[in-house]
Amino acid sequence: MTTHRTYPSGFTLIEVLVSVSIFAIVMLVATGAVFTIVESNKKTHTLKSVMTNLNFALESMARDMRVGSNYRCDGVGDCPSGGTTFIYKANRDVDGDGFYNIGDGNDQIEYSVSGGRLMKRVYSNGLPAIPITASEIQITSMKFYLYGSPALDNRQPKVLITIQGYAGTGQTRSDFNIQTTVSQRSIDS
Ligand SMILES: [Ca+2]
Ligand SMILES: [Ca+2]
Repeated sequence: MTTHRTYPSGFTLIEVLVSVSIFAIVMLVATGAVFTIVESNKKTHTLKSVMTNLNFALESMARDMRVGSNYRCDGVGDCPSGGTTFIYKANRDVDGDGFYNIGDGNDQIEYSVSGGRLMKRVYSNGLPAIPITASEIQITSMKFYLYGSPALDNRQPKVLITIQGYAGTGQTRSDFNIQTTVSQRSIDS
């Protein structure tokens, strides 16, 4: 003899609706979180490559300055209170005319900031200054503090460079404050 017992089976419409709603909400939140992570990852990546660009520009500037000579700040000599342009004589034919003479006014390089970008200008190839940092980087201040540039002052020319600025906007904005010191390698006095 068999007995039929009744078990509650299946789901009521309300249960199904509630489950589906909860599932939908959870999925929505999870998807949103994934998108946020992907987006911020993308921004972090962009910021990283931008900062790599800045570091590369500063590194190459410092490396070339070090082997140069005749350092001048704002067109004159020392500027202990900070100048905005820096000129030096490169150690080779940088203007591409096939000549190099340590004593003439050619083959000089000038660095300054314009429109938030680090600009490099080569004398005297007649070409305008070119930006060497990415447009995503905004340099708000760049100062050169030069000491020891006069001959026979028993000090090697030495320049402290300070750079402030930022990259990115809003929540991804990242500020930087960089300092670097360059000493002229060849003995001046
Ligand atoms: Ca030259
Ligand atoms: Ca000196």
